[in-house]
Amino acid sequence: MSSASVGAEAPGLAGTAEVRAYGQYVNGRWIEVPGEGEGIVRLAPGSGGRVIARFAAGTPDDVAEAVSAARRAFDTGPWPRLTGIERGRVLLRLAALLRERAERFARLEAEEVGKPIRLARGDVAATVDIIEYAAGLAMAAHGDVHTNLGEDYTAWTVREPVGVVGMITPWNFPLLQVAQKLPFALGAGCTTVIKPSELTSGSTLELARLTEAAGVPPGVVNVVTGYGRDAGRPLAGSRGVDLLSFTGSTATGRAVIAASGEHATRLSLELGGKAASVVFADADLDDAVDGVLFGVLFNQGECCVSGARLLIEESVADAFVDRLAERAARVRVGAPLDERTEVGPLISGDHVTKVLDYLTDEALDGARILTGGAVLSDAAHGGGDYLPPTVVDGVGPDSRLFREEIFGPVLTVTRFTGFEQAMDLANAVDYGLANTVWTKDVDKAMRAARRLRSGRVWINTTLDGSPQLPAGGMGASGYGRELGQAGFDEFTEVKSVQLRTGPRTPFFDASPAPRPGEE
Ligand code: TXE
Repeated sequence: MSSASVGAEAPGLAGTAEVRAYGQYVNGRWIEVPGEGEGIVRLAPGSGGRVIARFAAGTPDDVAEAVSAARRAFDTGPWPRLTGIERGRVLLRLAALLRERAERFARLEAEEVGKPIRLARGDVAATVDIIEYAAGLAMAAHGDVHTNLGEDYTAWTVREPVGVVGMITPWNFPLLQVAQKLPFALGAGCTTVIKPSELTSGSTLELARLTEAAGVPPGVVNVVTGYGRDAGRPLAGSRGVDLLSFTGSTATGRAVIAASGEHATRLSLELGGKAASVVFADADLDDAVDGVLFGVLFNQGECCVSGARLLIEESVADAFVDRLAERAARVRVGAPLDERTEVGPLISGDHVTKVLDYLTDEALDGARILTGGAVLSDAAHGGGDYLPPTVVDGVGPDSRLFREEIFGPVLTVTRFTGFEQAMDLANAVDYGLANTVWTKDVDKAMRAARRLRSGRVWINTTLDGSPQLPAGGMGASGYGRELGQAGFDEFTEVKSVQLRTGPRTPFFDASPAPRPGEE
């Protein structure tokens, strides 16, 4: 079995029988590339156990070394001291390098995550857009001047880079998730230590290699791979980290909050979700069938903003759900690198077990599976990782299926009558990341946009987005925003400076103080 070090530009590196072996990227050097039988071994989802990559199993010492490199690069290095134009230019070079290698990144991402190659190409294209947008923000960043504080005062506010940023990312969109953080942090002048998911570290490491080629100085981008407890936990608890930006499950988010408490580290958290797709009877129902399915099946439902709960107006429910289930059964479930695949395998055997646990008779508690519900076992879908689109009807708001993040291609169906009940049901979960509304009534759409408690609302479209639009959560979905101006501002500290001109108005009485006994 051959092995390739990170950055090797061998054609067809991804999607071949080759095993990619990656070390850590610390202070501009590649270290600890694991040999055969060492490190974290990644098996391709849906492949029946084919090894595709080995990642270094980082330790708390690796994290400490990476954090000190980032600290030095921030405190004394050139990066935070460059002009915004200069940093923006480096980001534009990074975007160009990624665009040149788009297909390679897409294949790598499809292979490691199990996502359909068509979607992986979309992720890479979106990443290029985001990096270019962040370059623009870096170039345009500026402070404000206050000139109406009184004649003798001038004051200004500046946005300074927050410092060393720790980033912990999950496995569902490895490239996009780091793209929602890294270019903004770099644009603001921060230095970084990234801990990608142990399942899907490849694209982050290869992006780090591109940052080097784009001109980012050593120590500004560091990547430590490894498990959450050995590499993520120490990063969250590190004294040298000024801001920890985390995307992952709410449970792990709570662990990160606890770890970061030690040094009162600032946090930005994008956690789980349980988005609703609310379909009113007056919607374009053809659009809604396609949109609702897309909303839940995109990336096999392994998506924090996945529209996992269908709320359907009673008067059209039966016909709509029939159509939906029939269409879901025809979705093409297949291998990630097959161009026709619409839904790929789930990320791992452990995750399949977790998703199936929601489909037992006990968990269903009387709800009915209309289509799907069991892993495929035919010759084309080996390895037990393929769960077909699954529609579960008659799910009540107290059910675990309604309230918990399943993170698979599983759609629950709940009926409602009237606008108020629809909104109450949509808001009846702890999460608040996103929701979607399907209606042709503009008044209803606007009222829903106000009523829904989530960081994002889509109307007659779903899982859309643009680099300009901030994303983030409310409630158990976390806090802080990514993307947009707000996403850039996350990586800055606001400082206000106040200057007085002219003589000071004395605070203390100017007349000589009386001596003791003179009063
Ligand atoms: O997430 P984790 P996992 C949800 C989804 C999924 C579940 C578990 O429901 O089934 O999370 O997925 C690192 N201190 N989402 O296990 O554990 C870990 O190594 C610091 C929602 O992947 O949250 C990885 O890099 N870090 C989500 C990252 O945290 C720790 C996307 C995320 O892992 C750590 C993915 C610790 N104690 C899964 N433990 C979304 N909302 O986008 C682990 N990590």
